Amino acid sequence: MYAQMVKSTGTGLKSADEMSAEERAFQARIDAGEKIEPKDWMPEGYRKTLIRQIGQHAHSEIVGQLPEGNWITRAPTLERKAILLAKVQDEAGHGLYLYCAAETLGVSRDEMTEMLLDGRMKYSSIFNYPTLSYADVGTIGWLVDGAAICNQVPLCRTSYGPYGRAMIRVCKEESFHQRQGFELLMTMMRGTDEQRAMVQESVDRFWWPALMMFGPPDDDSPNTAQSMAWGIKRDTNDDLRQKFVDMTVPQAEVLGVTLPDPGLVWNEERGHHDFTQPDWEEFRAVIGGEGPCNAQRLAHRQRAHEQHEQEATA
Ligand code: BYC
Repeated sequence: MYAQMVKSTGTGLKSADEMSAEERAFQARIDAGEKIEPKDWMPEGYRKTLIRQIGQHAHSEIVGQLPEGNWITRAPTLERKAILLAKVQDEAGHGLYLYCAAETLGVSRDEMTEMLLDGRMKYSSIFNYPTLSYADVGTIGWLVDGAAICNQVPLCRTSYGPYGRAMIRVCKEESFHQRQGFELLMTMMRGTDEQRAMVQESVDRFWWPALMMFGPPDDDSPNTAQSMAWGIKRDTNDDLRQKFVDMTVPQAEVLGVTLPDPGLVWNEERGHHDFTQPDWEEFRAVIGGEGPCNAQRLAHRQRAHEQHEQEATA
């Protein structure tokens, strides 16, 4: 039901024999590590895949302001309020760079917004979960921005020039966001028993949705093979999820929180942590519109859009 207009791949890779001469030449440029620029020839599927991914990414940055924005008026100190305001403003900026990158592919920001509002485009599943305590601001910085960094640093090397260049600045800012989240949680962990309990409760709620951010398992990911062949994605969903788990475990130890997975153990042979998969049924429900905050997030986005339209015509 989603993203029909921007449906791109998922139909299997073409062999060199099945490609047109133009497609073969394009693939050769990708394989040689060349960047593709807006005026270059590109297969329609490549263009659509980028519009789908960059558009979804831009929408995620914009909608992603809402869970944390919920706490701006209730930040515990002036300093925390200033930090949170700056972070949320950064997310708005990321959305704008990404809409600009997508616009170079011949789709306008207005069209992408329409597609978000009528359900043809998505935003990240993670933003359909509520922020119930101030500790969630720290946990989003630590785990959600941490997952975003794992996913987005390789995208600085994506084959489409405008997307890769936008990602360089986004990643620098996301690194700052991740550190501020960790610092906030560390401050709370050095506080009272009640504050430590708030942090643990928050981490318990966000751990599984953070793992889902990387997308479905590779065997169940219709877009990965083609996106990797085109150099749009540089790593598979499962590889990035594993990287995130391996990166996060030592940080959790420093913080003194427990990650809520009894199956999380170091596997000497693999040189990685084993871990339990999140509930993929829940993931499908959330991206299908059934998450705890889907309706609220889209209603908010719709209101902001209508308000903007009214102001523009006033
Ligand atoms: N949520 O074939 P797959 C941030 C969809 S914002 C929702 O693996 P693909 C931040 C997928 O779209 C971070 N949908 O797809 C902001 C596809 O459906 P369609 C946002 C998901 O594209 C504010 C279907 O499932 N980051 O950090 O190859 C505050 C099958 O999946 C999700 C990005 O957008 C999901 N989690 O790989 C704080 C990164 N996962 O479209 C922080 C850029 C999958 O065919 N995007 N789906 O109908 C990507 O790297 C890739 O698009 C994904 C998915 C890895 C997410």
